[in-house]
Amino acid sequence: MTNAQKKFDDLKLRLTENNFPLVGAVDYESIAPLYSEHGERYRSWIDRSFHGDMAYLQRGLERRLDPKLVFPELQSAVVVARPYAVQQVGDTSLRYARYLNGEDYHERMKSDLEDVFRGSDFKYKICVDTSAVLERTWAALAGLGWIGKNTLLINPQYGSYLFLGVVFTDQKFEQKFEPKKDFCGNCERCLKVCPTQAIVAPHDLDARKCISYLTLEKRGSWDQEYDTKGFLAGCDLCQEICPYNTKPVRYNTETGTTSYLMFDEEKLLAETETEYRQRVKGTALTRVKFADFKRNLKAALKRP
Ligand code: B12
Repeated sequence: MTNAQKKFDDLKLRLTENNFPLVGAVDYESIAPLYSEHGERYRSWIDRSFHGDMAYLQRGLERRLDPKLVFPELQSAVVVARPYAVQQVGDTSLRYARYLNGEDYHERMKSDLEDVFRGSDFKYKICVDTSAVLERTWAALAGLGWIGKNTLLINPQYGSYLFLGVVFTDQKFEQKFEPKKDFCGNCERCLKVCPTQAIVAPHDLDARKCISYLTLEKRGSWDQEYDTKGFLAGCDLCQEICPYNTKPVRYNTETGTTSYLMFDEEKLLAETETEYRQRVKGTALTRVKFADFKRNLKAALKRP
């Protein structure tokens, strides 16, 4: 085993111990042509305006096409995934996407990664969600799973209820390039289950129609009425239906429902802005402004 491989094995062990059961690494140089293919998909997605009002996705186009603009010393990416609780959050009349149950993953993942990488004898940059980084592309190229028709990264054992993190480094870890085979086969359940037909073709999502986008990202009124199937924030329908999520490897993620996620219809309707702000303070829901939460509530309850 070379020193580089040994270094990665040590890193992987520490990451696994820090609650990242899926870890991979990929040298950029060796996959650059494949990476460009992903980049071109991204460009075409933006060209078709599928990002809607998420202007930051357009602003970050060049950085996504050329990851060296994000981290000039880039030699390889270490990619991690952390499963979150698979239990449904609420019932079908009023519910939240599963990833909202628990603490905000952005800060937790970043600080857990920082704990492992701090003190390294090499340069690195930690990216969780908010950097101009094609996280699913990196995860797939690092062998963590394949990109499903619902556009989510699916791991054959853990399914897709996963948070991803990418760490750019100036090291080569000399890992074998071993992408996972795509096991979606002929299945198109995710396309069929989506009530807004947001997955316009396999692997192609028009975010403007996606309930997750409408309830979390879109500000103000919607261009038309949508059946959001009771989701107050986020949406999991295209994951719930996926056969790889019915029996994922058990992981220590089962939890009760976090108290900031409220379901009582009357209380929700009566909630004031001050109460709402107090309820969601410090959580991932702060992203959803009060007026937009009320919009989501009315849509979920099918009230004018
Ligand atoms: C913008 C965004 C959204 C948007 C747009 C979603 C979308 N599908 O693009 C909205 C608000 C709708 C959204 C929703 C959700 N999101 Co989101 N989102 C992002 C974000 C910030 C950027 C994604 C992006 O670049 N989209 C643009 C499209 C074109 O890129 P893409 O779908 O990733 O596809 C790329 C590759 O996958 C590849 N590709 C895709 N298919 C194929 C097929 C082939 C053959 C090839 C070669 C390549 C390829 O090409 C594309 C360009 O590189 C990422 C974090 C990040 N920085 O990457 C999180 C992220 C993708 N989201 C995440 C999550 C958890 C969700 C939700 C499940 C949350 C929820 N429950 O409501 C939903 C899922 C909806 C869905 N079906 O995608 C996780 C996904 C984890 C996973 N297992 O994949 C991420 C990675 C955040 C994280 N750090 O964990 N999200």
